[in-house]
Amino acid sequence: MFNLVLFGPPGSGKGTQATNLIEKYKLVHLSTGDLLRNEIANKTPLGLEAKKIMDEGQLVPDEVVIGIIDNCLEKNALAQGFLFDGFPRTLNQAKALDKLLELKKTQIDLVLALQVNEEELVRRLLERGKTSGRSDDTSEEVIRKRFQVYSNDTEPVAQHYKEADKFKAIPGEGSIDDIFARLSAAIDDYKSEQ
Ligand code: B4P
Repeated sequence: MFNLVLFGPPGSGKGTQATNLIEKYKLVHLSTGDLLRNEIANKTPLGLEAKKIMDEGQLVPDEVVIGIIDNCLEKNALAQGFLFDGFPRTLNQAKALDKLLELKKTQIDLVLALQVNEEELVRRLLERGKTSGRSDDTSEEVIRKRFQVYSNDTEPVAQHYKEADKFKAIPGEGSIDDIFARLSAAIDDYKSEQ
């Protein structure tokens, strides 16, 4: 089994790169952002609660997203591996994920962190906001709020994986194909060392 975390600030290209990586490495894609937007589209009670929080650029409570991930792991018990996209986003989520995987006698193998400067991130998200219908992408104020939340709540997750020697930074600027090649090279290096 091979379990990968794709890490990085909002708009760093996690979702974009995940689409190609899951195909190449035959992984199940678990994007908490997509799963939450699915709940919103289906107007479930969870979705209605999550929408308000996401529209403000805040994080949905840990217990909600951990529950969603637990469910997905159960549903995909035969998977060859998972790509976690946008999860974990807090230290609590990272610790809960370690425990869930330990129960399944597996673990996170590698954390690849996309590095992109903030002005480029704002540009990408405002651009996506023109067509995506995502209300969290249309206001620069909400986008800046998401970066603040990222630096307060999500950056400590990087330290958690650095201490476990699983963390690798990947330059996230340039063409989508070039970034995909960098991510693939890091995964192939890791696999060849096992
Ligand atoms: P997410 O859905 O995870 O979204 P994201 O961080 O905005 O985007 P991502 O990094 O995937 O960027 P993308 O590839 O799309 O989160 C949304 C919200 O959900 C959060 O704010 C939070 O409220 C909630 N949430 C999700 N997970 C949670 C959790 N675990 N706990 C609590 N709350 C949670 O790329 C962005 C844009 O850039 C795209 O338009 C793309 O086309 C473009 N792009 C990508 N690569 C590019 C490149 N190389 N060059 C130019 N443009 C590029």
